[in-house]
Amino acid sequence: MLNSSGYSNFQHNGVQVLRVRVFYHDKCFDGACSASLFTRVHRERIVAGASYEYHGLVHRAGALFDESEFTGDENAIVDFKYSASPKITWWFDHHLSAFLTPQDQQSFLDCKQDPVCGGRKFFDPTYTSCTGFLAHIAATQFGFDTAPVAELIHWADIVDGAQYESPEAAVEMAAPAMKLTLIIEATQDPAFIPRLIPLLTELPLAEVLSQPFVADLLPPLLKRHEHALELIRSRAEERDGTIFFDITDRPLEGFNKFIPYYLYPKATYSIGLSKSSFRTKVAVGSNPWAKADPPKMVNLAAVCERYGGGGHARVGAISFPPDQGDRARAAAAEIVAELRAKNPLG
Ligand SMILES: [Mn+2]
Repeated sequence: MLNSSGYSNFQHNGVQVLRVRVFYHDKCFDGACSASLFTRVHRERIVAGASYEYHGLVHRAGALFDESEFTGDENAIVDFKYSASPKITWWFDHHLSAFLTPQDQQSFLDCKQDPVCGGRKFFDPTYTSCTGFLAHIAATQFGFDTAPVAELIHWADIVDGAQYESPEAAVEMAAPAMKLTLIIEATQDPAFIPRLIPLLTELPLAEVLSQPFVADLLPPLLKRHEHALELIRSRAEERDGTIFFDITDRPLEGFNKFIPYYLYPKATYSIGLSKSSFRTKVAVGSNPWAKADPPKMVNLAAVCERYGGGGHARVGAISFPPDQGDRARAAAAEIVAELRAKNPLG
């Protein structure tokens, strides 16, 4: 379909198959949905008959990208930071902290001046989800029909934008998208999300969840969720509108980030210090249901950036190497003090 871009090399004779590698925000519902939607858009509107491989990316201390992984004929990054590598041919992101360095930002601005590159790399931090952003670009620039993926876009916006109707909806997780999010955020199997991704734009979410390779993972996670709820209930303390808890002594590979507001519905902010196998994490969030006056809200992405982290205005995180718990604890204590001093309800 794009005659000028070299795809004809891969379509003649039916011999050579275009290999597309899709790099996505790992263990994230929006990341998986974005990878699935990118695939469908690419297959339906860019080139048919390509093969797709999926590779998750995580925010961690140190280098985010291993450029030796960019081995596709095309390499796409969705819902994750910009890479200036010339091997990256597609990029879609909506994070405020999309650029690691001013050089990366300049690289993107230069790309937008180039007719080919500029038509394949897209950034808009006003979008709630990368899936919703990608759908908008696909519809307006590539003639993609978003109607068949409306459910996916709806739930990506709810999950990534934390737009649940209540803390109970977020923590009790009745909807299929919520249970899929629980599974996606918890998986330790590198083959699981790549297997799940294609289904997300092929089946209704309830049917994705009912696939045996998905459904079988749910019961132990629901049990672990109950355990995390009780652990955080026993550790969390709320003062001046800010909740703090430290569960680094009880390693968990992730937990529902709305538990603090389920426990303290009137709190504005929460800072959670937790430890997993590969990082000590300071999670800095704000209560999506709080009635605080938005102009008085602290920009949490900016707070996290001061410590080398990032995120969105209302939720961010900082990752430290697993052996630097003291630095993580000191950063968390400073942020707790800062947010308690700026209690928007106080
Ligand atoms: Mn996202």
